[in-house]
Amino acid sequence: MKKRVFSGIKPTGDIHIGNYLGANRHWAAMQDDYDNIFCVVDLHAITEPQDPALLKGRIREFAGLLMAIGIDPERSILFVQSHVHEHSELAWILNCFIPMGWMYRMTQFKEKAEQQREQVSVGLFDYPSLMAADILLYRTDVVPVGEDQKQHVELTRDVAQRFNNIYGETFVLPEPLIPDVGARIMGLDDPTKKMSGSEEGAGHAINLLDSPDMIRSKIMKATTDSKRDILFDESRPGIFNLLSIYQTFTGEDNKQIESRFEGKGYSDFKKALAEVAIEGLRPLQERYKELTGEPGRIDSILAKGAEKARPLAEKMLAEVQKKVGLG
Ligand code: AQP
Repeated sequence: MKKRVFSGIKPTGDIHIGNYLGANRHWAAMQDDYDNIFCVVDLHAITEPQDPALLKGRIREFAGLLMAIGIDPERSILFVQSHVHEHSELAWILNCFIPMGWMYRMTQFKEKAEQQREQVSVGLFDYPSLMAADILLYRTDVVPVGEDQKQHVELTRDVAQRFNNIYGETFVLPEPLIPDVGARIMGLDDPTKKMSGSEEGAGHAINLLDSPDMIRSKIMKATTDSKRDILFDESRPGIFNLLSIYQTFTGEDNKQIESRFEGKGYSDFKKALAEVAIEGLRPLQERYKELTGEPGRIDSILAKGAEKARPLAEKMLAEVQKKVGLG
């Protein structure tokens, strides 16, 4: 039996190369080795204010982009979180087993709460419980994520362990799977901050559907430093981040890349990086165009995905409800 993979993406902002290089392309690459479930997590999206029409459009756009990246609905289950109501129900039950202290330690909440201040919702605070439900519903062994989500997967393990200790073996304890390179792509405008879909600056992120000109312009304006050498030096976050992006697109090692750009300046390197990113994204942009050219295709794939996910989720939730004494 293959191990089960589950992972999700939140349909907010645009899918950027941080999502792609840190998570989504690995999902596509590992499809034959695992039994896969991928989810567009729209319930997570509404933890922050959303325009309803935009959100609805993005759910389809994100699903389409995942298919364009290579998620194959014949080999993997691809569905929308809110189409399977068991996610919210299990999240509620898990809420009752997660001590507040664990949640207060979540760094993503602390960072977002600081930005949003009094607007911050209970839903945002509770995000990790819903994510734990997403993962635990499907007896997930492996959760491929970027580094920013590691703490949430650890909380998932902790609550699963706690529940199992009380009620006996119920949940599988999942392991995070974090790539060696690309696990934390930083913003182009500020390489000390994670590249993030909710950052608004025009030069912050390269989005998967950006045109070649947009990609060139964003990379040429990316923040670096006043030095010259093109080296993987972590104390120079700007150039280090750009080199990491180059490396994840090309698969070359540090030495190969450093020697290719020896004696060259930042401008030459940035031009080369822009071309690598444009070529790296071109095939998926073309596939996306084809997919969206067929009206109804994405909706029908998502409906079939939910049909496949639902029985698995129902079975797990029923077991949990019985153990807790509900109903
Ligand atoms: N900068 C990043 N580098 C590497 N991996 C990243 N991921 C996100 N940003 C980076 C990984 O992408 C997957 C899907 O992420 P998500 O959209 O569900 O949630 P997120 O981590 O909250 O992404 P954003 O863009 O930062 O969204 P906002 O700003 O709206 O919160 C995850 O596996 C994540 O690790």
